[in-house]
Amino acid sequence: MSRLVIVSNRVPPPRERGQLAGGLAVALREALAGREAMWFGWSGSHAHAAATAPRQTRVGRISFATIDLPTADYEGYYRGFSNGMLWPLLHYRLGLAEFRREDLAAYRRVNEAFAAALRPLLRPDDLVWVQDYHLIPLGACLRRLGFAGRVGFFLHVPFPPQAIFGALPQGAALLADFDAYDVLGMQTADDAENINVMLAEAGHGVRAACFPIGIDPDSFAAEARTAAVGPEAERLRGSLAQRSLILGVDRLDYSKGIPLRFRGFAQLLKRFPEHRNRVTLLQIAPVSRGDVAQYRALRRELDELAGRINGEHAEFDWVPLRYLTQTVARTTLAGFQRVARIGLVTPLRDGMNLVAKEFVAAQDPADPGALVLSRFAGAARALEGAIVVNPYDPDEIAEALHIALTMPEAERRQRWERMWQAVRQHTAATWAKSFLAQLAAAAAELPAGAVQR
Ligand code: GDG
Repeated sequence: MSRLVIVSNRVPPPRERGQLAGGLAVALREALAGREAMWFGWSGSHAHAAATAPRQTRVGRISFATIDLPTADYEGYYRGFSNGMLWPLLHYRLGLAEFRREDLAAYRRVNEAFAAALRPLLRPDDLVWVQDYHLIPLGACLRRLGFAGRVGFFLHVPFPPQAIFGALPQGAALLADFDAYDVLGMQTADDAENINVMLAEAGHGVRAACFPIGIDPDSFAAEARTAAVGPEAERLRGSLAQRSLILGVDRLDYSKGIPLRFRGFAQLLKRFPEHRNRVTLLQIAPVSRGDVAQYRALRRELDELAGRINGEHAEFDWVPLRYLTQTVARTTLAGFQRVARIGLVTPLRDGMNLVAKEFVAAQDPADPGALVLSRFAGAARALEGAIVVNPYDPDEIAEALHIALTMPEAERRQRWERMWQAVRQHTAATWAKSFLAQLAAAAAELPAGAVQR
């Protein structure tokens, strides 16, 4: 079997390498198991000199290779172009995007530095799998350095239509970079359609296909079952005092629609007063990218909004909205998902949204909660049993919450059953397996005797 080479902005930190904990690591766990693999990316440290040689460590059959990056390049590449420009652009938020030519130059320099450090480590029959928007030019950089083996790319976030992508300065060059990949993966058919129209118009040969990412449903369900009778879940239940729990879990990111979600909850309390003092919204929103200006502004907005909603609606024995910006342990979260009567997932745009799938997996099949889900999350395509909302309309969110809170048990069970089937159909394992099968087949398509690129 060919060696698998994963390339992502960050590699799992040393303490997580033994059991592969973080998001992408969990998704790749099965693909990595039982084969030789290398994971390449940024170390998390800054270098003073320009390029550094990769540092390599091995855990079982996986070797981890990391490079340091000069501070200035990292700023322009990560904070600047990746998260200040591409992230908002790809989430349809042009108004939040900030373009600077120096950032784009740093983005390209870092991709070239990644390629230069990775190239000598590659073998001709490796399967190289590049992850996400930080590394779009990496495939083309590797080709320029003479690598002719198989390279695939997966975009974890949405891909917008031409009318939005067209606003990116030098966007044509970035689009051309996709042409270096043998397999190009998107989360949904809409994303694939958006990029394919542009690739065709620009005369590029590559076409994107859709590979919806998922979770490991059985292990998440098992974790939730255990954690739901653990001490944290017990404390949570005790603190609710029979009230229904509405749960939101998101990185503190403007793509997740948290302010409008809070307004939706406030509308519920205003328009459906029968729920006053009978529901609690717990929003867990660990701070993310706190060094980027738009994220700091969002945090201020939420601090103020949460304070205002509680000031207006709280009673002396009830605080309607609990809002946490710390990270909560994964197992604890799983238990909380099972305690919740409603999962509230209202991103304004989301590639997939794994929280929605985790909520479904965490439910008690005999008495499951209901999922209120934004139609603009990739997950909405598959989770037909959800109560689907337009997250831009707080009144619609309020109505959906009311429907969910009053939904008869039989309907909850029937909707949950459909969602559970979908969550089990597209898992982390099927995602990686189908992508890698296509990537492995890419070479086989070359005519016999053909010289690889
Ligand atoms: C990107 C795309 C796509 C959240 N808070 C805590 C915590 N989490 C975990 C969740 C979930 C993960 O983080 C978040 O995944 P999402 O998919 O919801 O969102 P992004 O982080 O934006 O991920 C997204 C994904 O990539 C995969 O392709 O679905 O569309 O934007 O697993 O449970 N985990 C812990 N503590 C927290 O406080 N332990």
